[in-house]
Amino acid sequence: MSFFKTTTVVAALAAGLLLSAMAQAHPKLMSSTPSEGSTSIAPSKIELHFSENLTTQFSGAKLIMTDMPGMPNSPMGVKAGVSGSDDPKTMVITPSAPLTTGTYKVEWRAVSSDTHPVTGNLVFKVK
Ligand SMILES: [Cu+2]
Repeated sequence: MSFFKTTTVVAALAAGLLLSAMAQAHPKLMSSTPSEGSTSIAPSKIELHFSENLTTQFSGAKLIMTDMPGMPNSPMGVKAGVSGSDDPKTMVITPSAPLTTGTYKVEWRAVSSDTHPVTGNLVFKVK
């Protein structure tokens, strides 16, 4: 076996090991309050519960109002603070003002120990 081929096999093995380690460390959204697709009274905060401890300085979220009464499909950013929690797997989004009737989307970005960002959405309605 030439040097080049040996190196290629070793590199491929290392990449495979790295990929499997990363797949385990990637945070998945396990549950949330409010839950996906739900309709509720305005929550004072939104909690996202992940499968991994979050690295808070790289994790974050944006809150968007996607529909309001009489104005469907008019996405508008909503002021909110994002923080960690006593539970290191939980991200907390606190709107600056009470949420009014409409549909909301949280665009989250979660980073755990391997520093690889995972993104996703949560959609819920406020009545
Ligand atoms: Cu990763």
